[in-house]
Amino acid sequence: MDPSRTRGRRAPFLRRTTVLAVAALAASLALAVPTADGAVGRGSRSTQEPGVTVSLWEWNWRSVARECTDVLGPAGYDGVQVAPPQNSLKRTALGNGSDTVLHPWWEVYQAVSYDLTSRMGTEAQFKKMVKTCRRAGVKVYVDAVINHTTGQGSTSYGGVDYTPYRYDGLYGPEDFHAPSGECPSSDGGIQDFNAKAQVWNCNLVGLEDLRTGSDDVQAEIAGYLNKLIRYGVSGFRVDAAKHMPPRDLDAIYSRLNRTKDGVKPYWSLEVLPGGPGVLRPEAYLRSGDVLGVDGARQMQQAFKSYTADHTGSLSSLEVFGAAAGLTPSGKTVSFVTNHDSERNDAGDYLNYKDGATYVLAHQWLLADGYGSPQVYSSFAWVTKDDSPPARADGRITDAVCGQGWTCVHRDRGIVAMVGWHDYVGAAKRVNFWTDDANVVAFSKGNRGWVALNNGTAPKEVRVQTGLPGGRYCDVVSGAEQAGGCTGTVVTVGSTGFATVTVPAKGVVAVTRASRL
Ligand code: LM2
Ligand code: CA
Repeated sequence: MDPSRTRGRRAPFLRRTTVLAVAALAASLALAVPTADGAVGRGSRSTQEPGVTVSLWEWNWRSVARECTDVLGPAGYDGVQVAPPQNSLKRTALGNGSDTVLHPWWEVYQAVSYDLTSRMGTEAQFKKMVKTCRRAGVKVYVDAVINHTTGQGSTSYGGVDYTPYRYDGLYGPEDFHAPSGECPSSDGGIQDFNAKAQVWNCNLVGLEDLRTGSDDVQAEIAGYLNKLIRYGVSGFRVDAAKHMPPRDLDAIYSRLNRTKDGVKPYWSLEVLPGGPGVLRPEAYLRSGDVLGVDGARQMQQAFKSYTADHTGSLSSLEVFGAAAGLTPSGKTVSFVTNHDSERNDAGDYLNYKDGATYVLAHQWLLADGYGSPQVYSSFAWVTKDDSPPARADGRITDAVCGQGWTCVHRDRGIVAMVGWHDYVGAAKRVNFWTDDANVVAFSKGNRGWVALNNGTAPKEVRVQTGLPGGRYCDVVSGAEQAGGCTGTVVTVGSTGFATVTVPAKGVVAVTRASRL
């Protein structure tokens, strides 16, 4: 099936259309659209559904723009998330012995000003990228570093110099939580991750902690985010959201304008699991959606730690999502990994080094449909601090697939499942079947059927597909061409059953529309 065939069908979400229509109506009647609709932040469903996105983390703006036009739009990705675009720390010298990377990836998480000159490009390039992506039908989401500024250095990519707690024309000491004042730890850092006053007001890994409760700071942050919205950005991944109280996040959100689509921006909060109730992701659900970190961990267990009692096998994902203790599907950005978890020392998450298993996990997430799935695609690394491919001065070079950039989002099998996910929409998962080990199969309502095999040998299954009898073209192995199919043909009998061989580490997926 040509992925372009699924485009235009991607509006099973009546609500989004309704919101747009209402916004358009309000605009046409020249009503003042309130920018501060209530103190409480809104989750995505009442504002904007991100659909399937890809995180092209630390891709430079020129490359993101090109990718939107050439790949993401045609493949049916609804959005792209990009790395923090604000001006950041630029290191000038190595530290002690173990410090061997002059421009580690994490420079961009140290905000110096809200100008948009960064390792990824200039403000003009950023603007152009957003415009290009929107024109390709791909919305842009920005990683927003708003909890803190820097914790080291004095020079930046934007050319602005700074000293501790002084950022000319932006912030001075009064704009930060006073170490040993509002921050009740002895050294100004977070010593106890279970103590909310420390988690919210102290310096996370030495990063100067903004007084996000203050009117001035909120105005600066909202000014930054509103600039991005003006450029066409659709929403934000809020970095270190756990380190800000929900009321501060709500106050900032209430100052945000509507996007070019006439809705409030999508707002997904990075709130790592763990800690007491007030610090858990669940405590932030009233303020926005959250990142599905626990789900990523469960996927790693299911895909990688095959155990004899099958608790760590693909079959264990029969119970996933809210039933498995995760945050509600409609409030979660789901993913296999992200830039932090892929570097996890304990190996608790999959990453690109897992090869076919990594690809398969993405396909499973797209098939299951939990949350708003986000594919993660970035650069290959050896040591944790490695810079993305860059010039000596730290500026990131154009992404070339296979030359330092993994480009997993281009994988044929993943792209096919982006289309499949789009086509089956919100239909319920039914007809779940498993061999109780590493093969699962299920239908999504009567829209589509899929089987996944995490084993190392092909497996023949005989299962109920929930589809009318007929011959269907597998969208993963082949495309439908002039009534024929270049890949596997799935023959469904009159009772809905089919006998199918699922390749090792592979997927077979069909939809009503792929019927020959
Ligand atoms: C995040 N989410 O809450 C990001 O996803 C994560 O990648 C960021 O940490 C963190 N919060 C702050 O935005 C990364 C990286 C850290 C790095 C910081 C700041 O994982 O290692 O800290 O960015 O660049 C680095 C040094 C650290 C040092 C700190 C301040 O690794 O040793 O702390 O800078 O100078 C003394
Ligand atoms: Ca804070």
